[in-house]
Amino acid sequence: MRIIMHLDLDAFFAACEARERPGLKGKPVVIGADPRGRRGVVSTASYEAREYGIHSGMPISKAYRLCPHAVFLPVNFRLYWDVSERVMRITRKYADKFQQTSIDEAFLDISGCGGFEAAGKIANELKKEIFDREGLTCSIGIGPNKLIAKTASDYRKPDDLTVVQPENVKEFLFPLPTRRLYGVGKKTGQALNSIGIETIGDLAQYDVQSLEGMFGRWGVQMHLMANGADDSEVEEVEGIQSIGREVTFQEDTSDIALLDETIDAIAEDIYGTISQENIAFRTLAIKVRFENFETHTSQRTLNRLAAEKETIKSVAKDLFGKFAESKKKIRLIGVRVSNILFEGEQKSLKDY
Ligand code: TTP
Ligand code: MG
Repeated sequence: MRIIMHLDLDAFFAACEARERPGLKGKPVVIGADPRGRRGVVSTASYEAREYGIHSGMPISKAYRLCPHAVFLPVNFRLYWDVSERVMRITRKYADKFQQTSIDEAFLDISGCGGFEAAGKIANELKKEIFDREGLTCSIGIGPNKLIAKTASDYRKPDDLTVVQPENVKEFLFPLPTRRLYGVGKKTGQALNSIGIETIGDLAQYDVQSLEGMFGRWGVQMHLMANGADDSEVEEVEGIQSIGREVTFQEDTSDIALLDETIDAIAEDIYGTISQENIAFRTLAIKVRFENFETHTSQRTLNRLAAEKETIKSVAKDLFGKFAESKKKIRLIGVRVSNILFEGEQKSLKDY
């Protein structure tokens, strides 16, 4: 039997800032502001700022209207990357197998620990070590597979631990709203509501063929997930593969200026990291998810190694060009560089 842990740091970018400047602790903090004005979108907000209704993906201008006295800070990706690396170094010691899936999330396979009770103890030790050494809180979920572990870490954020034993999977999942299921966003949630599906339990008990008729393969996948099924492995990735960042807009958008600013901001972040780490890349990919969840990627491999900010911006915008024509609104935009080389030799960092 598998025992899987999922760790997700709380309000990560905001928590990193508060760690550098203790005066920010307990205050509403919004990350993502353009230092020159109030353009762009919110990357994240402290839990105090979330009380005002501020969330990732919301235009900064709206966040400002909701809470003018919040502290607005630009994204300092270098700092977050550094902190992330330190936290992940602590975390991987606790795992038989370790897979970092984003700047602030990781899966740990801890099947060898003996049981779910022991797993809970390990999670508390890990939370304590991260807090004592790095001053950050996180939420941890433990379950018999990655899907349950991830849903559990999100169950009662922040600073929580939720353990779901195999015999309690359905009891845990079924009462939750469908939006809590991995990959189900606002649009899918609304479509499900329109056929009377409110909870994960409703979805699990719904006729799978009808779901397939409505959503295609994704309908079948959702039905399996709603029943708690997932047999994917925690995959160790050796060395850094790529560096990227994605932004999900709180409201789907076709505002070209906002999309342009967002690509610029992501490019600046990636540049900040690669310049600090002395990394050059050859391949750049852009990812676009439309309002109907249709997701496209487009990539280009350059005929030379590149490391300049302007190259990241111009290639990303060029690749984005063909999606900009679409009549559909955009939900998510991401940029990733891969095929990378460290100055000198290949260092071993983790995948982002
Ligand atoms: P999340 O883990 O989704 O968010 P979070 O850590 O800020 O808050 P939570 O306590 O709910 O986990 O994302 C991690 C970081 O990634 C987040 O701090 C900022 C960044 N991010 C963006 O830049 N844009 C986005 O749309 C999202 C969702 C996150
Ligand atoms: Mg987080």
